[in-house]
Order: sequence, then C-alpha cells, then structure tokens
Amino acid sequence: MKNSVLENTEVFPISELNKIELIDNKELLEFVTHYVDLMKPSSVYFVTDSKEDYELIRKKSLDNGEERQLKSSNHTYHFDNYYDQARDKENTKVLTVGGEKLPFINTMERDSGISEIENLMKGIMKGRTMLVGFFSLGPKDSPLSGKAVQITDSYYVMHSEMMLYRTDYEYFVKNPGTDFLRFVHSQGEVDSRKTTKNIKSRRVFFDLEGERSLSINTQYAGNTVGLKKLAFRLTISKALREGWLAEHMFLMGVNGKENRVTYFTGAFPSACGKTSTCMVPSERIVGDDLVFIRIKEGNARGINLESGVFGIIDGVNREDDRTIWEVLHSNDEVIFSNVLINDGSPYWNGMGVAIPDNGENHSGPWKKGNKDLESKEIPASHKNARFTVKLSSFKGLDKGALENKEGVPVEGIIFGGRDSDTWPPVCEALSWDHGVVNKGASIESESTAASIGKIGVRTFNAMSIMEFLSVDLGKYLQNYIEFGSKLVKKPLIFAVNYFLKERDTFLNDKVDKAVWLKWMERRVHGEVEALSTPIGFIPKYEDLKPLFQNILNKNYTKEQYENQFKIRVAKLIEKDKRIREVYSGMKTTPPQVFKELDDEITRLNRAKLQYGEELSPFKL
Ligand code: SPV
Ligand code: MN
Repeated sequence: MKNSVLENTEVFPISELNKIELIDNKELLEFVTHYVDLMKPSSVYFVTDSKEDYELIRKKSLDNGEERQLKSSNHTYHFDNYYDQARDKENTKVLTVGGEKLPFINTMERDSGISEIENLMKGIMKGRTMLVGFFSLGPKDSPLSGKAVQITDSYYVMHSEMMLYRTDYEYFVKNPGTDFLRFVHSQGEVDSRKTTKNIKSRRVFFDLEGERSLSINTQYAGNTVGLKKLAFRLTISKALREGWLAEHMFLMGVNGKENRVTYFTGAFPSACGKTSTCMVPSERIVGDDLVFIRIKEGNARGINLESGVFGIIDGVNREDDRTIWEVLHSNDEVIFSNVLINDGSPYWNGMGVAIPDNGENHSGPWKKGNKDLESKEIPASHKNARFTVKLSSFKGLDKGALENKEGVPVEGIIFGGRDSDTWPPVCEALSWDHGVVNKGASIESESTAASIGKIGVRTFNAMSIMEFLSVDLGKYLQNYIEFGSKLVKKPLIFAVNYFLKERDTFLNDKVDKAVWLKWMERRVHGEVEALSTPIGFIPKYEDLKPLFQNILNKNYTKEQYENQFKIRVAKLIEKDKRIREVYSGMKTTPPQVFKELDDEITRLNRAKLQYGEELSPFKL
C-alpha cells in the first residue's frame, strides 16, 4: 500500500494499520487519507464492531467531558452549545452542480461549497483523534440496507451513532470495494464546557454527487450523527434515482385478530404525535424516524434504518408516555442532552414532577429566572432537549421485524398533521394517488403557543420531509406516484389529526390514537365498512364505539363522534386551495397533483351546496 500519509506511524500506529489493511477498498482509503491530510488529526482510530471498542468510545466520551455521569450507572448527559440546540437551517446547504436552484431548498454551487467548507476544515482536528466508524444503514446483510463510514473527532457523536445504528466493520472486511455513504464531522474548537465555540462558522453541506456530507463547528446530533438526517438527504436523492422511497417515517406493527400483525409506516412533522403513535403501549414498535420502502414481488417492504431512538424529552411524563418513561427509568444506557442536571439527576419541562430551580443546563450554571443575551428567560431544559436510547430497551420492540433482512410488508401508510379545524381524527384516502397528493403532499402543521411567532400559522410540510429535501419536490412526488403504480398490492393511505379543536379545547384525548390504529388495521383487512366523504373514507360510529369501550374503557358518545368526524367543508376547501397555490408555484408539479386537488375541491363544493359549511357523518 503506497500512501505517504499512511507511513506516518504517529497518525497511523501499527494497530490501526492492521485494521485498515484488512479492508480492500481503494475509495475508502482515499477518503480517509484525504481528510487526514486536510484536518491534521494527531492520530486515527478505526472503530470495529467489538464490545471493547464500544466501551472505549463511551469511556473516552466521559473521560474528556463530552458526556458526564449521572447517578444511575448507565445514564450520562451531554450539552450542546446554547446556540447549537437544533438543526441549523441557514447554514445547511445542498451543493448542486452548476449551482442549480431547487424549490424550497437552500442550495449552493458544488465546487465553491466544497472549497468553502474544506478551507474551514484545514487543521481543525489538530491535537485530536480522528475516529472512523463503519455502519450499516438498516439490518446487517440485508439487500435493502446501505453502508456508511463516519469520520468525526467527537466521542459523543460516535457513541450516539453506535447506539442509534449498527456498526458493520466486518462487512467492509468481507466485501472488497463496498460502496458507502460518507460523513465527515468535526466539532471544531470547544469551550471549557466542551461545547462547540465557533457557531458562526457552523456548516452542514451535502454533496449528492460524492454521496457525502461535511459538517463542522456543531455537536447537535441532527447536524452531526451522519446516519440520521445527513444520510437522509443522500438517500432521498438515491431513492429518486432508483425508484424507491426513503422516508421520514416510523415503522410499527399493529396487533390484529388471531395474532395477526399489520405493519404501518407514518410521517408526521415534529410535535404532531409521531413518536407517541409508534410507541402506543399495546402495539409493536419497529422504529420511530427513518424508513426505506422498496418493492419486492409487487409488494411494499419496509425497513427501519436505525437501532435506536433520538427523541424529544420535553413533556414526556409517566401518564401520557409510559413506554418512554419506563425506558428512561430503566437501567439501560441513556444519553440525556440539554436537560437540567441537579444532584446527578436529569429534569425536563413537562415531566410531571417538581423541577429544581437551579442546577446546570444548556446555558451553563442555571437559576430560575436567568436571562440569555437576548433577554429571554432561559427555561430549565431546552424545548428540543433529547434522549438517546437503543431500541432494544423497549419492551414493545418487534425484534423480528427490526432485524428482518427482507423488511416487513407495509400495508398502511399514515400521514399526520396538526390542524385545529380541517382533517378529522382519521380518514382513509380514496386511492394511492389521492393519498399521496391530498394526504401526504398536503400535510400542514400549525404553530402552537409554545413555539415562537403567531399561534395557528400553518406550515406546509409535504410528507414531513421539507427540512430534509435534497431533490426537486415535483420529481419527488412523481416518484411517489409511480411507486404506487408499480405495486400489485398498494398499502392503504390514511391521514390522522390529533389536534382538532372547538372553542379552544381539543376534541380528542392523547390516548385516542390507540383506537384509530385498530380501525386502520381492520380497514386494511376489509373487516369494517366506512362512510364515503368528499375527502375519503371515515369510520362509522357503530365501529368506533366498541373500540373505545374495549381499548380505553371509554363511553364514546354520538355527540363526540359527530363533532370529531363532521366534514368541515368550508375549511377543507380553503386548505385544498392553499395547497394548490403552493404547487402552482412550482414548474415540475406532476399533473396528478392538480387533478386530485381539483377533483376534491369539486366534491367539496358539491357537498357545500347540498349541506352547507359542515357535513354531519350522520347525514351520509
Ligand atoms: C426531527 O426533528 O425530525 C428529528 C431530530 O428526528 S433531528 O435529528 O434533529 O432531525
Ligand atoms: Mn425526525
């Protein structure tokens, strides 16, 4: 092997050379040595699949203060910089050849993007160890999975990645010339609290051509853990090229009659009930965030890419989120990030117990009432504070489905939004195209009192992928529509909405979603009838009443049903027109989008003439 960098025995001690020499992959070697040359780490460490390596990474993260120990022996915490608490939209860019502009996407010309970030990367790892991790995106040895290599100088990032994904050094050893996605990350200079200092030079760039992401001067996992949302930009583009779907979805099994399990995927924007749906205690969780769906013998098969959960902790309490609560209070490994620490225990807002009025949090030493530089009061924990856990910690995990190399059959797809006055709690699309367009591509989520800005402002978020989109939205939807046409058995598409309101009061309880899941499961198997409305099929009262009784021990009244399931005709027309407006502004919108939207508006207009502004399900 002739490569001058590799001959530097300080950077590549013999132990590491031995590991890399087992892998026959010229591109991998070039990739690693290019970034060693550029970022100048003092040494390189190749992370294998061994238990020892896992323990070493975890221990180093604690030793150098990126994570700290909590009272509970397997629990640690980590802080990101006060200004590094979420994905950085402004500095996240998709690099395009010739600087091609794409709707809704922050793009930059490829060559100038690469040179900008690689300039900032010069010598950025001086004095540090460069970690190189090998991963499988999805079950090991599955034809549906992909492979990836992560370079980082953060033990916290590598530790998180090893909890959230499957390491697969072995695969690279056994398979010469393995094709892989590339992720390069440096946290940059850090302060005394070990949080990134140079936030102004934070960059998260995507090079689709080179199937790589480059991210620097940030630690927040959504900007740094490559296989999570960084890989997602690359796989959305790959899926489009190859005719399958890479989605921002959970994957879950719903238990049906006689031990039947029916698998659903679900896409919801942040804070719209995605995590809590896939963690409904009586059902089976497979994954909570990222799914590949491909076609096998005419059927849709889904895999969860991950082996862990990086979830929002804000508001997680014993009553509403029993599943997560149990995992967070088990003896299994947890990394808490950006919560309040007091006397070796973690606290977060909305946890349903008294929170101390002092401690350490994402702002440093903290006392209740402390203000930040913008004179805003600093909450005890950040709204986007998170927990990182392995899926194996969940009692309700469907392990067979998670590890199934063929993926599980996807029989239902659920799209969720946050609407106070449009979508009913559950509704089945009339067809694949209707579901893709009028459910998935029409998702909106309303701002809440808790977020900045006005209440009730609707954000368009097609398939809940808008923040991760790396391709032309029109082409993405065209691929979705064509995907359905290639299926012999198409999954049913549903829309759910847990946030209907009347006189400022929610019309449903959080737990009601358990009923909607059972109804959808039965619909997939044709076991319950439904009412046909201008926007799709809705449940009949007679079918919901016993479900509420049996599952939740609730007496479900006709009034509740009518309020929840009346078709809000006027509001729905307004919504369809809003969505149509968005798609009219794009050059590549597929014709089916206009057809489906226009057909629905026509059906709604007819209903309006006949019934007025609202249509009671009892009139159908
Ligand atoms: C989300 O916000 O959708 C997440 C967390 O899953 S992040 O990794 O930041 O994308
Ligand atoms: Mn997500």
